[in-house]
Amino acid sequence: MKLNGSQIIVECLVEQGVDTIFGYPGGAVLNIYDELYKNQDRIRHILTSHEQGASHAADGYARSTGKVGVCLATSGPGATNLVTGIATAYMDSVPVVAITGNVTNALLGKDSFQEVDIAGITMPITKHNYIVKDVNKLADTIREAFEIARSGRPGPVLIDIPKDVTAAITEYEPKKIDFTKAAKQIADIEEEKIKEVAELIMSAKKPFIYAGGGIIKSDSSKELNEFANLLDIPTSTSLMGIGAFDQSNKLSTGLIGMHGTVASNKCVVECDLLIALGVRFSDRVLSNHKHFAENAKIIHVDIDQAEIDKNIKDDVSLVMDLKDFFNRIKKYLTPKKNPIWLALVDSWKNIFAENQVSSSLKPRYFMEAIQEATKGDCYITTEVGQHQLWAAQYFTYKEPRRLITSGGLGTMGFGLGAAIGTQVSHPNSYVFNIAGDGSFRMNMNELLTCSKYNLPVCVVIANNGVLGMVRQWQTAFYEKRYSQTILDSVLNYEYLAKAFGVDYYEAKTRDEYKKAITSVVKNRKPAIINAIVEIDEKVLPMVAPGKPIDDIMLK
Ligand SMILES: Cc1ncc(C[n+]2csc(CCOP(=O)(O)OP(=O)(O)O)c2C)c(N)n1
Repeated sequence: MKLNGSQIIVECLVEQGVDTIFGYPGGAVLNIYDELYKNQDRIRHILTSHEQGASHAADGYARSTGKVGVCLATSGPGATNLVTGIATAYMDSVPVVAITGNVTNALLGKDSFQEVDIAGITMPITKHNYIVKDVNKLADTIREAFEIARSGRPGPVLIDIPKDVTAAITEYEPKKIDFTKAAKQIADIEEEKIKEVAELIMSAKKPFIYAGGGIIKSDSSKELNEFANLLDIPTSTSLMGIGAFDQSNKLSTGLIGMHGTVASNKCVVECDLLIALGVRFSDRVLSNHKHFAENAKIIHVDIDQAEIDKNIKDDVSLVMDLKDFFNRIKKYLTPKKNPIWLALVDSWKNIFAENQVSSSLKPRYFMEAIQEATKGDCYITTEVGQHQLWAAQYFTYKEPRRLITSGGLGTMGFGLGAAIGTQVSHPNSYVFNIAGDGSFRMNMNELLTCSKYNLPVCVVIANNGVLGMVRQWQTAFYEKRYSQTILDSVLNYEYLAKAFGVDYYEAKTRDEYKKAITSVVKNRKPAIINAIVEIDEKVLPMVAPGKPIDDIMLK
């Protein structure tokens, strides 16, 4: 059948199972928007306040569902506004397809109005990108882009489409997409190698698991839990891996790294075998790579060859899909108990660092109250700063894809867009975006998106009046010279909530906070809770950058 470029784009999105896209219109994408108008019953378009919000929403959609998230923007500033979102998705291996319009083929390269080389700009922050100059190549390019985004180690792909291509007509043939194909890239690993790894694991006296986002990406969280339970292995996760292992399991040691638990970081030093699964040994975990797991053999399993020996040298590595790994190693494993090792690990769990500044409303309570009011059945997104780590530390995550946070790029302004993407893909759920007052003002314009679509999203602002995380470093390492980190602004959150059409709550005490949370959960409306926190609350424990991982600051 003969279709124009815009019709092909819509058909290809439907082929890929896309039900929702996030975007913002403009001149170069007028044809596409016209087609979306005619196809509202097939694809839902969420209009954000800013293209950055759309890119984070596509990311949140992808992280919380495991499907590819899609965002759409016009040429020039529309496209450049997506850049932070694309880089955020790239650093955390999130499958996103970003579609941008560009000026017509005839105007390309002439500094035309709203022309920008977005393919050039996003080259280092995409898994792949395209400029589609010929309508005959459009359908296959879109199909390939989705395949690349979701296969292997997932990541963002950008498709830039000149305006004339969106109007040009060609023959289009529908295609049925086999979604299982991408996941089924079976690695060519010899059985002997799997057996060798199994023997190493079975013979370890003090094994320890460090699990990362790769477990969630490969949907092998169930297998990880079975593996650790069978062999009685204490298990930590990176920030990106939170939820990969049930934190209510007694084998869970929680977060590892700079703000990891004492137990996780002590395990790294004391274990004789570190089993690293779907991780990249980020500097936020390693701190000092020379002193990381010095006494242990390291097994590293990851889908991406580029991660092997990049940040740390392993003893044995397997480049393969994690689900495939668990399925293949299973037959060489027998149940095991490690009572002496686990007793030691448990003793470290009791070394407990409570935030030391007295306040009636503690960060710990932010999360505990949400857990209680929702019985854990909600989604948490975060901005970046102290509140992000409190959200990671003080909620018991039992399953994957419940915490949506920017780990690699650490993008302030990520959380509200991500909350929108998460909420629309889980319409029956409530989403809490845990924010700092600094991060909140970066992209608070997206509150308007929440009220426009009446999304049950609540922004909990941990309002300490400062850029808390930076201030914490200034306190610890810069003799309290608080350069540009005090926010002391006149912002009136109540008026702001009113202007954006969302509910407003203020909480200075635990009681007020609890009431606010109970009420937002009951009302299921977009809301802000302005929760006042002590200015010098800290994120603890902390390992100072470059220090050995067991050199832990507790106050
Ligand atoms: C876009 C962006 N700009 C700057 C930073 C650097 N940064 C990291 S944490 C932080 C402070 C965050 O302050 P706030 O949102 O108030 O959260 P708090 O730490 O107080 O909880 C800053 C400025 C960043 N991560 N992202």
